[in-house]
Amino acid sequence: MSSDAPRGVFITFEGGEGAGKSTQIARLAETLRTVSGREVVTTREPGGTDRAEALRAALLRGVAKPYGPFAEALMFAAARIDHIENLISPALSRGAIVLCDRFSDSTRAYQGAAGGLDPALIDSLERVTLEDLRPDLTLILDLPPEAGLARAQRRGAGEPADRFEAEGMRFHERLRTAFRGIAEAEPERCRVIDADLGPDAVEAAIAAAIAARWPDLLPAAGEGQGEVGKEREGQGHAA
Ligand code: Z5A
Repeated sequence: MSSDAPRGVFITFEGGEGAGKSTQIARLAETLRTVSGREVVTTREPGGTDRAEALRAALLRGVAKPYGPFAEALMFAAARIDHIENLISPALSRGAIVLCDRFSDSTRAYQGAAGGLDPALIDSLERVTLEDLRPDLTLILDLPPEAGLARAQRRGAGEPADRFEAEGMRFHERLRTAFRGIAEAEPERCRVIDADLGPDAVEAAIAAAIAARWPDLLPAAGEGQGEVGKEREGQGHAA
């Protein structure tokens, strides 16, 4: 990072199926670009780079499932290493704000708590995969799994469920408990956002969390977000 570049900011979004992460990342990116003028990079896991996107396609088809949760976690880790090296770290070094749809907490929740993988193994894998990188803030979008799955089904009407959508309700309940547990264990890093509300209310809660942490990036509501609010009027939102 050059000495006068602002420090990059790494924000991850986590939660169960259909929690609204993609919707909220798009909104927050637009707001941050307009209000802060900073470079904002949006990305996702698994994926974000060509090689990691190729692994994503295999993972969501269920290619790793027969090998068990450890093999699956290794494949997510391989995708993450490429993503960090080739997209996240360079962007943070330029001083960008990086908004990432899922990151290492998803491995903890999906392969760990819901998949049954030993937490000590996940800790070890996380250490070698992330090295010193940790999110500055993790927003956990929380809602009952039935509500999230219903949203995801409405969106993907007619398409077959992917590897994780096809899991039963108990799996999705364990995920919710796991994400809440992560937030409780790391209150400095994590904020739980009530995602069982309309998109505008969720957006406002996320903006408040960002403003509380970085008032220089996003002033609190009513202090200078008028332009973004005006742009949004009458646009409507897919929900
Ligand atoms: N996975 C893993 O197992 N281990 C790992 O380490 C990692 C991932 C990194 C990636 O799939 C899968 O990989 C994921 C975990 C696993 N599990 N699954 N499935 P993905 O990226 O395809 O799926 P996802 O991350 O769960 O995203 P999603 O289903 O696309 O949901 P979303 O991004 O959170 O929601 P959305 O697309 O913004 O919204 C869903 C629909 O609801 C859409 O029609 C919206 O218009 C609507 N919506 C959004 N917000 C609202 C509100 N507030 N009210 C009403 N309707 C809304």
